[in-house]
Amino acid sequence: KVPSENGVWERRTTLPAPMFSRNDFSVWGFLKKCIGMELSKITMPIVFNEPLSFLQRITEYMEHTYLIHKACTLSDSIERMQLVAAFAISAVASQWDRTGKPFNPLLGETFELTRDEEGYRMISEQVSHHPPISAFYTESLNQDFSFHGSIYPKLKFWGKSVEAEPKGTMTLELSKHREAYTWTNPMCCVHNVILGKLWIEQYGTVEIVNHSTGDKCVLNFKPCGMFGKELHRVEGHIQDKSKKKHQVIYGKWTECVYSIEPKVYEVNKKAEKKSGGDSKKHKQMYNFTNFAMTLNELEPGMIGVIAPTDCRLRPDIRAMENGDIDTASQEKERLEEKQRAARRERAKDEEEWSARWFQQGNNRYTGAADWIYKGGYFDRRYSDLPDIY
Ligand code: CLR
Repeated sequence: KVPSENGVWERRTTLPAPMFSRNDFSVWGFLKKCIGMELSKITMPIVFNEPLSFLQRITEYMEHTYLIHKACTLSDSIERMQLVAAFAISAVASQWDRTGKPFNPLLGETFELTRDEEGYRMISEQVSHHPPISAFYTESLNQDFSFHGSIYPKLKFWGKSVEAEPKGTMTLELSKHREAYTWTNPMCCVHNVILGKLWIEQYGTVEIVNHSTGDKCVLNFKPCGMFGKELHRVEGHIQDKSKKKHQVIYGKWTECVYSIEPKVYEVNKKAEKKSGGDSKKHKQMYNFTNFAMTLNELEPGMIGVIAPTDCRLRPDIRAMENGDIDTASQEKERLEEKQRAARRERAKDEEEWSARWFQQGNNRYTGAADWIYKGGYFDRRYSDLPDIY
């Protein structure tokens, strides 16, 4: 946060340095040697990174938390579902044009985001390295909701594109309404890794289930299609437990979505709205949203409060965001080597790694494999944390 003229401190709205030009590098130049390999095992040149850890990138699910707060205030369950659907769609909206690769979190790395103004706090941890699994837990400060889950991104390299399947269940609990909603995120595909401009597509069916009422919201993220007509389009509906359709939902995950009654939808099919273009600033800042821009900021008073494993303390990401790509690249190598050395030490002592803030379990509502928050992070007793930087 930067003190402004009247002495009040505000969160930053830009990064310290603009991004590096990727024009002199071709992704394909590196990837052609790697066909058939698992993407997590490939060391990509750092110019293809963005200065955030994957833990910070998934924290962007929280950018539109006001939608959950709004949902808590509504007495009608179909209306609540509309807001939850808007939250689930908006949670992946910041992916638009974000073709930079976040840093792989080190095992044991954490990220805390406390946002008093938005009324929530979140903690995430890298709980497994191979396969990479990130677990997160968010609670509202007024105990209205909790939002938690684990993400196990399965990446496939198809030659022309990289496909990411964000395996893992999202669970949202609204305490006042005694409700739990679960869903999984759509697939994500990065196109043109061989030639041309990288761009991101999200597609697949997302089913949000309200486990208390049996209401369901079925959303179809459409693949772009032959002529790009369906690009970024989302369509779906909300039904109750007797399968009666209550609302039609349509729009684009990059722009806006509408929810209207099925009758009305039939009459004025697909009113389309176009919204403004990209600003130059965002282009130069890895296409970060304003929210993303604030995630790696070391706010005054944070040092000594956030855990020593917090992403903000990673020297490689810090160097990259400051525009020092050589240091970033050296530090990244050092950290990865340190992680490998720690792993060898554990193997020698036949010691198993165990996550600090989460434990393996099953989702209460769906039974799917999940990572459950053990609690206690915000007591801030960090004594037995690993030294990963
Ligand atoms: C998309 C939203 C999902 C969770 C998720 C999982 C994997 C992420 C993906 C998101 C966004 C795109 C992503 C991907 C892993 C690798 C890929 C960051 C956050 C990047 C863009 C790949 C870059 C590699 C090219 C330079 C070749 O809910």
